[in-house]
Amino acid sequence: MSETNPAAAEVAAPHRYTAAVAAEIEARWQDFWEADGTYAAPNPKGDLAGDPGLVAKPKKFIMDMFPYPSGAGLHVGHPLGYIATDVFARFQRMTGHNVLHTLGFDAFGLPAEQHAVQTGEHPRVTTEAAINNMKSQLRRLGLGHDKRRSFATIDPDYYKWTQWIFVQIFNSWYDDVAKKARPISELVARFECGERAVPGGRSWDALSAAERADVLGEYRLAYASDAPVNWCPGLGTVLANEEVTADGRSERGNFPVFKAKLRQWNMRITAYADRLLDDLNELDWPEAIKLQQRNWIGRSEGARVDFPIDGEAITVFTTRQDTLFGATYMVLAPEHPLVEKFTPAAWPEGTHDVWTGGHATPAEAVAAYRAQAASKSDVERQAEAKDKTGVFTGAFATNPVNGEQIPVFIADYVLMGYGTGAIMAVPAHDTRDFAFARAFELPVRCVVEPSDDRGTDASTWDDAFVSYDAKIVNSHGEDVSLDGLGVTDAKARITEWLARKGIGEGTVNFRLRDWLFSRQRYWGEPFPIVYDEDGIAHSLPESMLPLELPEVEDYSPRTFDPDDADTSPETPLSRNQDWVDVTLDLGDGRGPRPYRRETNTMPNWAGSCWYELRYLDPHNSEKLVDPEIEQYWMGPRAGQPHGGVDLYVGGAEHAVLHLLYARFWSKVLYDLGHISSPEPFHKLYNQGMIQAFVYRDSRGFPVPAAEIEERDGAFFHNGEQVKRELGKMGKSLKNAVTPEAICEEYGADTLRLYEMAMGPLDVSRPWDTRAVVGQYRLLQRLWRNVVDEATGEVTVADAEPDETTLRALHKAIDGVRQDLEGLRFNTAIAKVTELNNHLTKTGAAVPRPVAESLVLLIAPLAPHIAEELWRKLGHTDSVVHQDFPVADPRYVVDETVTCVVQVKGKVKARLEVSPAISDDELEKVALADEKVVAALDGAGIRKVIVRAPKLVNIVPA
Ligand code: ANZ
Repeated sequence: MSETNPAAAEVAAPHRYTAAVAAEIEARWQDFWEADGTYAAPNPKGDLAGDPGLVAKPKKFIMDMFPYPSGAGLHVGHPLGYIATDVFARFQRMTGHNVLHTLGFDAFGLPAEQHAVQTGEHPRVTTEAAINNMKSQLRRLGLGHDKRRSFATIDPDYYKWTQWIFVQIFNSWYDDVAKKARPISELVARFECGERAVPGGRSWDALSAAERADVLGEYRLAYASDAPVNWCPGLGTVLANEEVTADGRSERGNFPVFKAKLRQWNMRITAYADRLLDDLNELDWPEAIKLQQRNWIGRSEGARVDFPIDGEAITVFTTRQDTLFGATYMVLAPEHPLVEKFTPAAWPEGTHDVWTGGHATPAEAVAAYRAQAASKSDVERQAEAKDKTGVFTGAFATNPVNGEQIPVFIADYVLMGYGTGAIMAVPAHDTRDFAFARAFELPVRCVVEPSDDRGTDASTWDDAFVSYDAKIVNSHGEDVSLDGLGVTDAKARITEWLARKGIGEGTVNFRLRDWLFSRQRYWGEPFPIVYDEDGIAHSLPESMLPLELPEVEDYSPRTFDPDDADTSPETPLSRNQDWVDVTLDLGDGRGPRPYRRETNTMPNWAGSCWYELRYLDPHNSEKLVDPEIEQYWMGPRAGQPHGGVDLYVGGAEHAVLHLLYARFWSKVLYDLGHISSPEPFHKLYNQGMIQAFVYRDSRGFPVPAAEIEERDGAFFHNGEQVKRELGKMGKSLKNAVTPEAICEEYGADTLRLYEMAMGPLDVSRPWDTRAVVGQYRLLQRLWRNVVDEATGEVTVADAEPDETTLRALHKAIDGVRQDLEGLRFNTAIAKVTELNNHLTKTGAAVPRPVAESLVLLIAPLAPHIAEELWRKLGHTDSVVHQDFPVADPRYVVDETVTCVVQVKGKVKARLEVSPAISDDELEKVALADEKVVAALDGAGIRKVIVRAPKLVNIVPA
């Protein structure tokens, strides 16, 4: 019967699995699961506590990176990861685990806010509408989420705890000796009793309240500071380094970003640099992501070295202290505070014209150069451009190893925010210094012997010689010589010499900066911070949390000019005077007092820093999370010494921001004793992207992919030939396909199977709507193997399967089990397909045990049809909690064939071997056989003829 004529098919096969049948089954089971609480994961205690037998099982906590509820809704690319974790979670449920799987919403965000700015509509209204839309889209996919545990980060009873965590961080300091965070009260106690000296040398008692607050601000893990920040007038907010692109623009919106001094909240993540680095080793994460985090943290071992100047010193940070003898000039960052100090009134006698930049005095040159540097971002400044700019300060410093006077420059390739903001330049062995030295006609001195044939006269070189694995030359002073040493030994020797002389020391430097934590926006968590009349910041007591977002008239940051760095932000919250100016009793013994609220809000990253914990104990209003519950789902265990989520699936774009911040918060909460797991996510997996074909007309504009006709490998839109390329899926490229459309045409089970079958989960793959039908056919054949399409009766036979079928079944079970465990869903589907096809081909009624196993095998992938067939097969309980089939090893091993071994043409032995055995292997086995050895009786061998797997013929010498 033709499948291309559905009307005819329906008459002849009224019980065929069709889209309409799928729709009916799917809706029915989704309702059932919801009413039944099928996916509810019991907790060991609390209001979600459940069956103690279930809790006693091993646990699996399986998570997706939760979505931002975009107003545009989901296209078929979005649920790839959600389906994958769902399949995995279902498999884990069927293999004896208590599985926690749910999904919340990361709902503070700029898009809803930008919309609010433009329309005046409250971002909560649009956000909640988007959440509801997304929820119904996701429900259609049959995801087995424990919905009791879902929430959005904008829910006040969620952000109460985000604010509470902020208060904990604010009220902590990092103890470098114990290497952990401690309550700030302990630091105060140490200052009070004199156990720890107060910076500045005065006694704690003698300090005013404001002075004490300043001292503590230097220690708190959350602190306000006036540091230069990335100010993006176009968005009306400051941004974290992580949110600025390589060309110095905002990642969102692509507005220019400037450096500006603004009072901002920061998180002292740098205190955790070492631990963030070290603990990566214990995590089961893709190496590429670990590497990105390592690079972001950027640990560099090197030395600080003092270069004397006018009775003082300029301290540099270098990772190549072994090249000190090759330092022929110095460079300070243009903003370096010592620049003015050493800049003389006039150019020294004979100053080279190229050094002065044509300016009459050093002060003028410096001022002009600074203005120029301020307009560039750090990233632009560090770009590997060949032409380096800079200007001489008129000052000279002394190279401490050889007493040489070397000129001091300012140049923008040296950044104030890294190391000490000053470098010794070794042009022979550093590319940037080399380019600079050539531009400014500075001497280049070789101190590391080149391994190529350029020789040691650096004046003739075309580029720097960079090597960590060569011999040091030209490096001897009065009481130290590095000549002949390798790089590592030279570093050790010179570092020891510097320390002995008191002019330097070995040190470790990190690229990681503190995390800029405030935004001048409306749609974020308000800070639980108020300022008293002295301007001192106080955290709100827990009883005043959540501090809810106030209503405001206008959501926009102050009108701004996106291209003007000199505009400064006015936050939307600051315009609600009634909210800002309050009289509060903070419960600190000072009674009711007037305070002014902090009017910045937290960055979007805040809400995703701890959401895994809320899933565990979502309705707890007394505690962040109950310790017993946290311990049960997240605590350290064998193979997971730092605890954490068992599987976390999401896109690779979150390598540093979210994943670094969440790790940091976990560590603080762990140090303070609120949780038992110092790491949030034990195993991380990055799914690939679903790409889609983009069709462009002759002008290059995308045309709707759904309207394309294909003829002989060419593509046409309204008769015009168009070009096809692979790109992202989305509205703007007119190629978005919605999950609803596919569900309507084939059903959610087909969509799930197709997405999982497209390729290995971590690889990007192009969507092809025409290929979806392949999985639909698989489900139709599966259905036919159990149900009579004409009568709707179950057709399975109460008979024992034959040997071939048993082998096909157990091989499939064995393979599918391994594949699902290893997240190889595409190959699992191939194995199910193979078994299903085998059953179809036999033509006979499928034996009941085989049909049941087949249904169980496919249940994690296509849960609705599996649930339906399971009931049809006479079961009364849900397929969700059945045991996954276990392969019988007897049927998994390959069948054997009999191999005849002849010696001098006579059969001497018969061997049972694998049909896949190789000639070499078979020859070895044959020659080792007892009977063959006996037949040869010590005679040598002239020739062995092997015809694997059936015959071996041995000709003795
Ligand atoms: C002398 C030298 C010789 C250097 C040589 C390198 C090669 P990483 O590995 O990234 O830590 N540097 C130090 N502070 C800097 C700053 N604020 N802005 C720009 N560059 C800075 O890099 C450390 C190296 O980068 C340091 O070692 C310093 O140059 C430069 F053959 O010192 B080096």
